[in-house]
Amino acid sequence: MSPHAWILCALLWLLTGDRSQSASRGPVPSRKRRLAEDGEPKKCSYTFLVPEQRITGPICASQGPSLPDKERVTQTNVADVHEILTKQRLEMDRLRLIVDVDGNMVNEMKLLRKESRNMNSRVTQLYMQLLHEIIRKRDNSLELAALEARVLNGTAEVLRVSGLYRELELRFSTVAALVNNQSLLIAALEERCLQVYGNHPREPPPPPLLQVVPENIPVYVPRLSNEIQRSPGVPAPEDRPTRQANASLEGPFRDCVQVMQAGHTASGAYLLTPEGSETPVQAWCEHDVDRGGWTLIQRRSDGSVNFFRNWDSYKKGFGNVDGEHWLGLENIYNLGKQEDYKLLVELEDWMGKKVYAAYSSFHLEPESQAYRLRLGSYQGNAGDSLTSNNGKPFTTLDHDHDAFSGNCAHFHKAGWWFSACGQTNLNGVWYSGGVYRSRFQDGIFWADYGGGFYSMKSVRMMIRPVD
Ligand SMILES: [Ca+2]
Repeated sequence: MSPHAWILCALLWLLTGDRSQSASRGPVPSRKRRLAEDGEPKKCSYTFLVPEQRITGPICASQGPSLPDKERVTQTNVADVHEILTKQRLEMDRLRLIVDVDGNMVNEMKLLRKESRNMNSRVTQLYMQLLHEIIRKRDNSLELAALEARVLNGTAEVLRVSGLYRELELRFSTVAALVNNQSLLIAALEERCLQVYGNHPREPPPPPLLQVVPENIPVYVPRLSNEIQRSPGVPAPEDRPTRQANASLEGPFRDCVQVMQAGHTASGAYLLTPEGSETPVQAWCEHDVDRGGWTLIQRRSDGSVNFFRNWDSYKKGFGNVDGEHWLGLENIYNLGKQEDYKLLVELEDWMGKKVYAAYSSFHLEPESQAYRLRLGSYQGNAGDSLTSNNGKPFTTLDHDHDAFSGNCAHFHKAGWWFSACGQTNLNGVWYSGGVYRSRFQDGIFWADYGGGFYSMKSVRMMIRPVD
């Protein structure tokens, strides 16, 4: 039972007790009547204030005819009630406070719940994002793995192809060596046949064939042919018109460096008049190689010019200055004696690869010395095949100055600074396709690049004053 109920019961008990006492004693005379009966006014001994809603008006207790003590409302009872009331008020205040605090807590709880819902929503959203990210990364890893697999496959393929390439190179070297040996064998057999069956006068023995098959032999599918090939559409040397030189009223220029210094920086044909030369000579000035100023003394490019010529022809020069040509020993001699020149030999194989051999100095001795070749030190990536010809006089079919018992010009079908007969001949027969088959090594060969049976696709020999 609540404290309020207890208070209410106590008050009802007090009131009902008072009334029952009054009822047992009969009607209670009113105060006025009692005043009239007693003759003098009597004062209330005690005045009680009780809650309005329960008791109205003062409660009077007469000292007159006394009620039994136990039935009277004593001061102690009132004090007890008052104390109970006070306690009840305090309790109510405390409860109100608790209720207020509880209300605040409820609001906070609501806020917390709302916040919790928001947090849950946010966590769900983040979780979804994380899930999405994980899926995306997994897809990326799959793509990366696929890419890696493709790279690995590509690498394996490259390795396989490079293995095949090496194998082909080995096979080619084997075939080239075989061709070389076969040529030697054929030559020996031919000679023996002539000795046994032939009544023909014995020919001079050919020079020894070069056995050189260097490691850096140009890779090419060999085409065995003895025919001298010419590019389609290239007219015969006799029919080919000679291009007019870039004739200039300036000059005379003694070499292509002077041409370049005079402002003619385009490569082309120019008229040069070297010191000691009686007439101008047409020469090709190459300005697109190594700072320019190079004077070409020889060019091979398509087999359009026959280089198997006599002394006089080699002395004066022949061919077309913008194509295959030989500048002439006398002109080369005149150029080389002007000052210190250097030589550049440019070789191109049938794969289109260009290599070069440079010599630090170059000049020829006069005709009385058969235009003996004088070379400086080698530098380049073609290999040094020309030093074997250094110090050697020039030989043609009709002027044999070589060290061989026969005439190297006869076997190599060219005029050159043969020794016996040397590691190179750039005036030989122009064979199409590189590797050629012939009784003699008569192609345009450079033994240190391709061997004796590999004919170059194009060759240029050019000189320029030393810097
Ligand atoms: Ca000789």
